[in-house]
Amino acid sequence: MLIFHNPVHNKHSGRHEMFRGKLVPCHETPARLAFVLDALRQRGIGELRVPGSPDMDLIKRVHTPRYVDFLASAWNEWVALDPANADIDVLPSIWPVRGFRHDISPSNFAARVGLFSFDSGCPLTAGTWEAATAGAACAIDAARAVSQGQGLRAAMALTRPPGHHAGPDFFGGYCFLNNAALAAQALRDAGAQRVAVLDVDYHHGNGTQSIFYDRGDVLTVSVHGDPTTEYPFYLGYADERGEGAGQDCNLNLPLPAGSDFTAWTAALQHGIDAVRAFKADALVVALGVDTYEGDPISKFKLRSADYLKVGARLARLALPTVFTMEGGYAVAEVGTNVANVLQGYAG
Ligand code: SP5
Ligand code: ZN
Repeated sequence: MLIFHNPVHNKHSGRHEMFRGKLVPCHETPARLAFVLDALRQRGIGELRVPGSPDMDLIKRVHTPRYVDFLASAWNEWVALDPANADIDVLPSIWPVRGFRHDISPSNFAARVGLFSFDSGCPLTAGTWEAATAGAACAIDAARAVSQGQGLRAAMALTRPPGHHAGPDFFGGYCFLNNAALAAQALRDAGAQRVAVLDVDYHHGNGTQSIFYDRGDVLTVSVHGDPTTEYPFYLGYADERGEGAGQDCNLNLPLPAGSDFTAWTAALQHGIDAVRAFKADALVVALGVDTYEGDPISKFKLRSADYLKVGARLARLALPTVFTMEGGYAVAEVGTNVANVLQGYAG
């Protein structure tokens, strides 16, 4: 398996996220990826590769050009407001909810941050753009690698920041560019007629759902904590089935907080069955391991050994597969759990 790892991921390193009125240290840290790389190296899993340059044209088809342009210039605009901002992360503070206009882009910087974001837990930093675009390149290169066939069934985009909460024109949930969606689009462009994205992160993959909601060529499936109680709260319910050409091409499988591996596996298998029924030619697995019992912000009960079985179950689909790295915040165990999925997949 080729592992495209982001060599500049650590340029994205947020200081704080807002939680209950206080700034608390970020859960989504560079150490997470270091642990995964260590675990893969120790076990000899995969061949490590660095990505080429990001395909900006593809990124601007998955995300809106004005959002991508905003991300590219945001840090420089922030520091231009006040040189002292160089030591402070950007956090959103105002959003246009129902009844406000979304068609205009105010010149005020904070107003534009709110236009392009959905929560205050996702700091944008000096290196966010560089890290996120290199991560996008990992996802695109991984998709192109599995598309070239030659027996290569799977590749991974081992990157951070993660991507599955990022929508067509917004960041949030630690995500800026939607790596899973970019991989899915790259698979389509490389000739796959039908692509499925199976999201196993603890949190609903709202960004990926939104990007493909009206498309019939990409099935989006997400197994996640019930949004009635779990982030991102405002999307991820079972009655969201897609619209227009995408009718019945979105499947949400919410489970109550506290669910164990037995309940979770039943939902995963339901999702896998949907991928098979869709007759997907290629698969993207949005791989979050925040389903782990020791995760500090999530409430499922998977154990490390369970991830071997997850990998094995995914492999039974026998599809060209791209894994993208999403959540997982029990930092020291993230490496073990991701390596277990890949080891289980390899069989
Ligand atoms: C990619 C991904 O997994 N994103 C998850 C984003 C979750 N953001 C909200 C987390 C709020 C948890 N805060 C708990 C702080 C306790 N110290
Ligand atoms: Zn998550």
